[in-house]
Amino acid sequence: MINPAVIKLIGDSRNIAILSHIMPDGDNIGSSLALYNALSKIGKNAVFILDDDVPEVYKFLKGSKKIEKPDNDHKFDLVIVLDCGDAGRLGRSSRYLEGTKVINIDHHLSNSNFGLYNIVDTNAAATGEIIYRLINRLEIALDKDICECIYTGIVTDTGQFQYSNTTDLTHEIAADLVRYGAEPWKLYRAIYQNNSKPKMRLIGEAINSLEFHFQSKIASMIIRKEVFQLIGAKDEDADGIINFARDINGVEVALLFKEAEDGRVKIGFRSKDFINVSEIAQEFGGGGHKRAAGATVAGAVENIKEKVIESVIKAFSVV
Ligand SMILES: [Mn+2]
Repeated sequence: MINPAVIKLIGDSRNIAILSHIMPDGDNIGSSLALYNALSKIGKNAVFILDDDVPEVYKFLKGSKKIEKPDNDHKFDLVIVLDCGDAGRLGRSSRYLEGTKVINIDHHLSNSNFGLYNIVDTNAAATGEIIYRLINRLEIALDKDICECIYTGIVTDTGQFQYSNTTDLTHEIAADLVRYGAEPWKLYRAIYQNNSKPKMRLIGEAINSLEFHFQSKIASMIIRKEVFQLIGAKDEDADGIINFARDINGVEVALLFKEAEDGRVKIGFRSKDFINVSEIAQEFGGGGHKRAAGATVAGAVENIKEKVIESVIKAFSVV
């Protein structure tokens, strides 16, 4: 699965940039920090560059304070992009792709294979799983810090091991991470028992906005810009809220429409059993996985919502 040329290229490189997508989540932060910690450990001059703020909840991970913003013109021997379906999701970090070798490591179905080497394993539950294999192939010893980062990526991208992407291998890798120092209870405590008050208010507002469509097989929620301001919530506080719509009896597709500061609308897509929401998200310029995807669209939220629901209903008719 991992091309030997990739192992050689990493071995031969000294200045290595690790890049990942904006609107960060547990998997891209966790897998990037795992690789950053591992490469630093073997003496590489590694830097994790991210064009976004690290969500509060992941700041306990080792290396999170060393993350840099894409503010300088450094040249790197090698750029490794993690958990990122296309270069457009890198924000300003995409500037570092020019004129250097790029390794693209990801598990998104919609990945555009933009690297010189592309390690895209859509069967991997998380990019963290691929990074676990890569670190082993590089013969870098797992330690507590690395294991905590990878475990965080896996636990968040699998919805705490509940989604269909969870395999026997996922559990085997998790077992190994525990063996080498990750303490699940501490990680769950840090990630899931740490909600901010504004986040809880935001959940209330989102649930209040719930609407059902197409014989209640589709559930949608809207969070308006003013609500964020009123509550004092940050963008990251909306993470996971869409699951409340998905987890309703009879609902196959959940949609969350979030008005962003820049006037655009961020659409979250989730499905439960059979609708491929990655395909629907791609119609709107986004992408993702079969059961979880996203897109960002310009326009009025009411119009966008109507079009998206139309597309989802169409998807029901072809399955
Ligand atoms: Mn991921």
